[in-house]
Amino acid sequence: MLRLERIELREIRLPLREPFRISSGVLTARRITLLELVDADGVVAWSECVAEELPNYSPDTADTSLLAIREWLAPRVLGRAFATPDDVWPVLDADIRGHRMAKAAIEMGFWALAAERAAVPLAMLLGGTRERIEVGISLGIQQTPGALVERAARALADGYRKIKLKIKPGADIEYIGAVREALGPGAPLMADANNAYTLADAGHLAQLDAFDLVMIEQPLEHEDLVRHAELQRRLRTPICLDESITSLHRAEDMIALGSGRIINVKPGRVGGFQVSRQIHDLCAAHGIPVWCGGMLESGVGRAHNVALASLPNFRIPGDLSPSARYWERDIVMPEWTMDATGMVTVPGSPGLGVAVDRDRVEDLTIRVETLRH
Ligand code: OSB
Ligand code: MG
Repeated sequence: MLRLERIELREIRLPLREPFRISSGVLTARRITLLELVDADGVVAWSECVAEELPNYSPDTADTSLLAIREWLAPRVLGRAFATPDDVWPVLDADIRGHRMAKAAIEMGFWALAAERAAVPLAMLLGGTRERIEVGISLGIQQTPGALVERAARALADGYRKIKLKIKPGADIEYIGAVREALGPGAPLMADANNAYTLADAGHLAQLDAFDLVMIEQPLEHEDLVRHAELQRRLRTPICLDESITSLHRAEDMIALGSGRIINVKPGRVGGFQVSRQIHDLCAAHGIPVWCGGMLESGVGRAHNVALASLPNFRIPGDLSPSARYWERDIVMPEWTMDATGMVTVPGSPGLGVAVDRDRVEDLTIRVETLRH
């Protein structure tokens, strides 16, 4: 039985080693809401809310998620007995629209708690089958094609199995072309536009077909499926959807309409592990590969993502870069690492498989509040 006694909500500020620029904005530090869930027996589990400061990726923000957790979501689950973590999502989702990143933070915390209580790795509880996962890197928009080439070459040398290049109008064809030219035909390259184009750009985007990209992620508007289907008919490069897939039904619609051939699953974006697993299973049944995206998570969120990415239909390298790619020092011990062949190891120890560095978290904390039932 899972029954929460309290949730410690804590906001930390974690500076990025270098700014991360995508078509819709730039990030220099992460404001991260950490949840410490404590049950009636004193068992503790951690989760992370991946909402950003501004609503330029998702409508959810750090502040709106905090509000949703405090006012509407935590009161529904505190003190309530759940037989399994699968029972949590329906309680969080009933008659509360949106706020998926807030719901996900709580729901994923319950999964972590269930893993702690059963003393099994989170990956095993979720149905993971892999011991190691291929890692990709996501490179932000740079000032010049040369600067991007330099970073992409370093990533390839480091062993990354997939290199994602952020693009926007004015920093696309020339940039991707320069990287392809420098890294050669075998390098696993993809582009991510974060909604920067419209269907009127179809001819322009078709120029990318020449570079044999593994995929192009979310070229069009963040809620669109119909125009992506039209664009996919005009591109040879597979479209992968990120922002547009916010639920199981949206994944079903993508498949029905042909809006893309691959899905980037971020558990925070879809409301947590239950929906992520449903999307995973749906895609597996349709021969659609999925991969685990990232939101510049701390080591806590990374533990959740690595566990999810160990499921069998996560067949493409995930945005699961090691701690040192983002932070001077992470908030977990050990930090997340990648070996020279570009693999991250799925922890075999119970729960998240990493310990939260409480002193480090304390140093980074901006505010804390305790929610009780
Ligand atoms: O579109 O995948 C994206 C980060 C913030 C917001 C959106 C995206 C990203 C990334 C980061 O690409 C990937 C990572 O965590 O390494
Ligand atoms: Mg993306």
